Amino acid sequence: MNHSDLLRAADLIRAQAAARVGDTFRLHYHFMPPAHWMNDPNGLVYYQGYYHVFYQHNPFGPRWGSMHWGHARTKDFITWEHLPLALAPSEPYDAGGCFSGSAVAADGLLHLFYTGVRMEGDKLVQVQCRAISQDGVHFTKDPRNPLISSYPREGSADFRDPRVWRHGGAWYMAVGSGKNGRGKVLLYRSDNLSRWDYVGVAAESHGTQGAIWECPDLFPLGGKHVLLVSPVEREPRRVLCFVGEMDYAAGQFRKEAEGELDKGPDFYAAQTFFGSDRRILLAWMQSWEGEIPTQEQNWAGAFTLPRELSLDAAGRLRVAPVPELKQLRTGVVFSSEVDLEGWSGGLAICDLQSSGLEAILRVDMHQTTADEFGLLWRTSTGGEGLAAVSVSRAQGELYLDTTKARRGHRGRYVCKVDPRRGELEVRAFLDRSSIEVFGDGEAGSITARIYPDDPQLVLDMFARGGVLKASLELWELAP
Ligand code: DQQ
Repeated sequence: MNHSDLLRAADLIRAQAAARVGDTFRLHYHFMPPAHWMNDPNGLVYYQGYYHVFYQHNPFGPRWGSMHWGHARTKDFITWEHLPLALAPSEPYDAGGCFSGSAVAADGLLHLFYTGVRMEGDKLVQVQCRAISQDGVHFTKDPRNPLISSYPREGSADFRDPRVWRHGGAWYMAVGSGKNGRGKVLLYRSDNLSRWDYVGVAAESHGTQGAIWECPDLFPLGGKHVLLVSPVEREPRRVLCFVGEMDYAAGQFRKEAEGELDKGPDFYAAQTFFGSDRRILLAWMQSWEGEIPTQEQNWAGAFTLPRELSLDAAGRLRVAPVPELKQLRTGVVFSSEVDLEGWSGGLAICDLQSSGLEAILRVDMHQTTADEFGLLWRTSTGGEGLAAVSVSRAQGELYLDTTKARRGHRGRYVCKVDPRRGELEVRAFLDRSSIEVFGDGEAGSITARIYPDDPQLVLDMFARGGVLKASLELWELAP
């Protein structure tokens, strides 16, 4: 079978499976595959009026395996159109799978760059490849593939996830790798997108930032450059973000500041859109570790909410959900001033089976004296605390606590907020099996999958050690 026959066969299997997907944990307003497994976002590109997304996809089952590229597009991040699969393993150099990569538009064509993998004995050989499309839907693999057939001396057999971009009249490619326990970004340069010259190591771990760096992304932002990498063998496994300068003459990224992009357990392989005038990011909302209850229902994995990145005046990375998401709001569930000391009792009931929820807590930090305050969602039947979102004024920290959840990751996840601000805003987005929390601190988000057996959640509010003065809005988000 040729490449397009393989794609058609896989599409058919996926279509049949979609009919059998259980809806218990299906998400209302997040992107997810019609059926079966997905992981990393790939090839995010703004092309001919659409945001195109591709993703690592196994069209044959709800577990990782046989990596294809799924494909969809949107104009507004609200309505998504699923498209035929874009890439399938079909050639000797990618017989083991089409791993992650990126996309660029050039000369009226859409170019996908991906890692072809194949087994040679017990070794997984990884090479960099391209596929091209005129209509942005059907892709043909480059007959010259692989374009980069082996890794340089500074790298290793872990050599994958090409990220391509344009700068100053040339094309650049960052490839993730690692050697001797240090994750690396290897840099290549090209004039024509097909012949690539190795430049050198653009960035590497200082020893405790992961042994392999996967899914690099490197882009200009607010007068600086930002480098994102997803590290292997680092605990916890979080996307790392570095702010600095890209020295193209030396082929090196000079780090000035570093941090974790999101502090939750279900956020990995983040990538931003090429060709858009805004820097919008998506990540895989799941993780390699832990149980995935949706597999029992024939699917796994989703994208996070799209998030817009910016640098503030002090050069710190800020992350916020894209403003388009306000269009999801269909009705106010609750809106009130809050003057609370102690425990509120059930403030509102939300039914995650029929819609999602956005909570916005705006805290008057001058008048609030409570040491810690927040929101707790519990299931109406068992009364268990499913997820708590809280703030410690003294620590200047925002928490997502899922330690009492019955399924999924259990933990207390922390990011920084600035308690000296006059007003502190915390936003939490709940979907049928996810929660994403945004503070207003540096890279202040926490993402986790949650799996309530009972979709009816009761919301409580609490303030310990003083008074909470705030306002709370709860919005129903349309499926
Ligand atoms: N997932 C892909 C790889 C990448 C990893 C395989 C990151 O290309 O390094 O599905 O999650």
